[in-house]
Amino acid sequence: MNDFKRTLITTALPYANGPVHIGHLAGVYVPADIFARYLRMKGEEVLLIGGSDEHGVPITLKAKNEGITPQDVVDRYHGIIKKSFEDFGITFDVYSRTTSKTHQDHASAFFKTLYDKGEFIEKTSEQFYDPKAHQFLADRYITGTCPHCKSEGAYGDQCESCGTSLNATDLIHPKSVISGSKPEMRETKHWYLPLDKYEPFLKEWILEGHKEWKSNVYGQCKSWIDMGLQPRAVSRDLDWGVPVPVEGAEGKVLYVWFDAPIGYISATKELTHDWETWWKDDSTRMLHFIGKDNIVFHCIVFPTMLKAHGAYNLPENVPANEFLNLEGDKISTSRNWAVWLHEYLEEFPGKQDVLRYVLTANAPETKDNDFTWKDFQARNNNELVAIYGNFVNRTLVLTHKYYQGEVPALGELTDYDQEIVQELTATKAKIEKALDGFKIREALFEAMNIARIGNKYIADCEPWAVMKTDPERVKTIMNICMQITANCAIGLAPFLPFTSQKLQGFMNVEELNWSSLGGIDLIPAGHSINKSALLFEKIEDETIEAQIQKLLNTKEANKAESQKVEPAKANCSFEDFMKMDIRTGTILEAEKVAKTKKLLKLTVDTGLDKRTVVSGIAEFFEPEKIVGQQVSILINLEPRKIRGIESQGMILMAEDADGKLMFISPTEKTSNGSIVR
Ligand code: B3M
Ligand code: ZN
Repeated sequence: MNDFKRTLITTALPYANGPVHIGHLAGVYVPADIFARYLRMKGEEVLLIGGSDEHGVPITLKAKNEGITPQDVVDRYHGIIKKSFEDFGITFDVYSRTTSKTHQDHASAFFKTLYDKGEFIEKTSEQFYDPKAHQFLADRYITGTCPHCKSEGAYGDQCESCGTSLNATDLIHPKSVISGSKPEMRETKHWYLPLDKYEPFLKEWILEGHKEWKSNVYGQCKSWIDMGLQPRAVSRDLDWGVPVPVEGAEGKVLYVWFDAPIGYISATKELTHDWETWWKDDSTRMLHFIGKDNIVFHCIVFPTMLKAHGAYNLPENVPANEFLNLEGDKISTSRNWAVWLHEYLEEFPGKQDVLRYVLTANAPETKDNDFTWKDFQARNNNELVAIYGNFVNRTLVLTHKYYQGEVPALGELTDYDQEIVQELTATKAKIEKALDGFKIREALFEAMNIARIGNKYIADCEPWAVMKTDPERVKTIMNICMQITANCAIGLAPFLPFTSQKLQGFMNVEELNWSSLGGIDLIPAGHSINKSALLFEKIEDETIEAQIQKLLNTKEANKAESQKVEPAKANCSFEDFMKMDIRTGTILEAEKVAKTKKLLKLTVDTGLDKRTVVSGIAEFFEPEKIVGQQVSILINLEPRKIRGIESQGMILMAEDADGKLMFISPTEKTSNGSIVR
């Protein structure tokens, strides 16, 4: 066990191509902030590092779409993101950006060091090139028809219609996004980080050395390593990023995932001259707070870079979280399916802690979790208001009422009082154990137990009743309630910092430190408290309904968008149309084609003959239910073999925007063989 002297906490650098939402807060920034605040309150040396990730292809594409420069894009969102984090009390010691000069220099130097040490493999490969725009095309800069679902507009790395990940070379009719021209293959040189060479090191360091990592993190690392690691290209043909600092690399920049984690180092460098202590001294413990999609980069790629460089520490832990969904659906920027932080604050001004609370109580620590507005309301009303707010309010109000706001003296403790004190002390230990193990959700639950203890104590002791018979005893009760209130302010401060601030104001105390947590000597007798107000307020049904309605509107808008009617095809001649022989017919028999999901084998009476047609409608119709159905059938389509069956013609179907199929049949029953034209 290493005795670390200080902790460097990094948080994933969000891409500066959109604002931040609740998923960001829940997955990374709130837990990291809680952890940093906790360590600071304990008097430990800690830095919380953050910044915007301002490189990468999506940013250049967004700029192109809006007709502005990538710099314009990142300037806009860096500002918005930084402000959201400040508003929610994320206590970064530095929040930098990867377009800063320090970063450009540092990332460049880092690459150069690896290059000079001969750590990279240089490799020439063929990549798509736009001959009109004179540039190589990143995968996202190529669109075409998806080879799987045949939808148009699939990207070179993924089809967003069917979700399949693709290689740009898989696309049918690939097209450059920049000029619309057909890309051609050209040779280009890139530098590769040989992850395979570091496989033995990674095995030893992670699989043997860090068995204590969260199981979701360890498991992902293990499966990557077990699959076998390949060299990874760390340069790209792009004009936005940190230029590759070697000869013959004109027009090439560092891959965004190479420069971004170096951003943690650059940001520390901008913050303090002492940055090397934080990065190179092995008495510093480094922690990366990230989301699960970033695990491979923080556990495998970046550590390999650091190891190859040689001068830096490796992370001690990477407490990555899973994803937060919203009302049952994946959060999505492009579908506007999110609760944006800046919008939340406009609609719930001053309620940062409510969101921090809900996101932590429901944090996706071990599995994906769901944010719902009903749960938000319930946790506010039943937990923050009913437990924490209620206890604190009773204590403060009674102290004013009985003692004009002056904390009464503690008398002799009863056995029950002693029990309560022991519970408080035990709770402190539980909070610490949970936090030290990155179980932030559990830690919050334990911290809320302080308020639960308080509520139970005041309800059991009934000071309002005892006042009539034994006013001396009430002094002790109320003193203890005040101490428990102060314990709430401390124990919940990392989680609900705004509330603790407010509560300290009510209690008229400046500073409360972590070491006094669990005791009952926090507030001296005779201390005067201030006038107080409610800590939390109930959130009404209408407020929640309005939020739910807002999301329903988004759903509607998305649906309308996706149901846009397909554009018309090019004209065809009358002669071409007349070539088609379409007739009415009746389905006589129908059966599933074995081992297929979509195909039915139909026997159709066309009026001329009875023939076999194989039709891709099995997902929509049960064979037995369509016998007797009148249809329209194209009878002079060239016969084709489908799954070994000769199909003689095609049944005409209407397909709506959701892909649902319907028969095209006459409005009244008519004789088979009637001509359709
Ligand atoms: N910008 C990806 C993300 O926001 C990336 C993280 C970089 S951390 C060095 O998910
Ligand atoms: Zn597809």
